[in-house]
Amino acid sequence: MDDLKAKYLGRIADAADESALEAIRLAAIGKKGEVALKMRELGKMTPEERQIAGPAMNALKAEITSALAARKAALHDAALDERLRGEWLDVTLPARDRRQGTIHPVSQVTEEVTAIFAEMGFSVAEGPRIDTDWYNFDALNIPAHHPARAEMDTFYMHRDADDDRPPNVLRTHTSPVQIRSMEKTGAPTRIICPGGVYRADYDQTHTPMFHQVEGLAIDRDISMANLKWVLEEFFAAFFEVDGIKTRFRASHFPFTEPSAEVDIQCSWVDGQLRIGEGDDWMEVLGSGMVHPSVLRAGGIDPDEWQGFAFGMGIDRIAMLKYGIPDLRAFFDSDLRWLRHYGFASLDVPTLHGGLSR
Ligand code: 2NM
Repeated sequence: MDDLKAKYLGRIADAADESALEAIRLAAIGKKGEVALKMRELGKMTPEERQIAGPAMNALKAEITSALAARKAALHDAALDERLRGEWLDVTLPARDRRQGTIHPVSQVTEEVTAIFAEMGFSVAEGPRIDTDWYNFDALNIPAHHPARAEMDTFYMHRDADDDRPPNVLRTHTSPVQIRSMEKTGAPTRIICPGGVYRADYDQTHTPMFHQVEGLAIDRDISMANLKWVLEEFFAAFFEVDGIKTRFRASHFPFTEPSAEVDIQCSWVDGQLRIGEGDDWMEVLGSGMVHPSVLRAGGIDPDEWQGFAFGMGIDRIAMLKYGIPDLRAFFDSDLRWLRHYGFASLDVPTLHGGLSR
């Protein structure tokens, strides 16, 4: 029995895998195994011999059984360790760049603009793209039959023939968001409203959906001087050129009085546009002091508060900054265009980390 014990415990210790262990189990304690055969010899023994040999054989069988179980568990642990060593993954490695999608220039520029105005205390307001004609027009000092309504190429939503309410519209600018924001938070306020807007127009420089960002600052003594500083600060940061010059030209919008169109300094060298240098001008923005009727529509007392507002095209300033020639390609979802003009998804624009890399 000591020989049997030494033989099988040795083999169990040397077994390389579970199938080897199973073969050993059958050879030792299976029905026709060596221990089973030995147990048959008990029948030929005297009762005295059997009293000694019986328990000893049971003990041997139990010892082999537990040695098998222990070795099986050890093999299992070793296999798991091996797998963990082979399949490890360093989750602290930086993600792989640009393997999947890219950030669309409109999203990138929206984030850049947001980061710049956030630094100047503006927060982002958002609102519905389908709005009432009151928010889109009346509240902005554009009453029914005002020529500005016709000029806007508005998309109107359906109304049933027996419904005499004026039809809702796809917003033609993000100004309705600013009215809603004035109603909600009152004065003082500083917000920008980026987002998609709609006008029925399609050619090389117009798409029926495009993106705007409008800004609004209301306080007790806001003036055009504040507007000018904020815009120059914005253009310097956005186009990444210090001391960029602006030119304000008198203009007209129903929602501001006075109103100004704003140009930025630029030059053309060999047909190439350069922003922030030279003696030419590029129109980029409309602005002015918010009309008293508009403040009143937003629930703000124009005798106590005043503010400036401005609006510009996100797609257009994206084209200027990143040298993208055709506006229509923005919305074609052409993967080659998106890979070429898209931005790495993990480079979030911030003023301290760099707007664009
Ligand atoms: C522009 C030009 C001038 C403007 C006005 C307002 C509001 F709602 F506060 F009255 N938001 N944006 C505005 C003023 C927009 O876009 C060319």
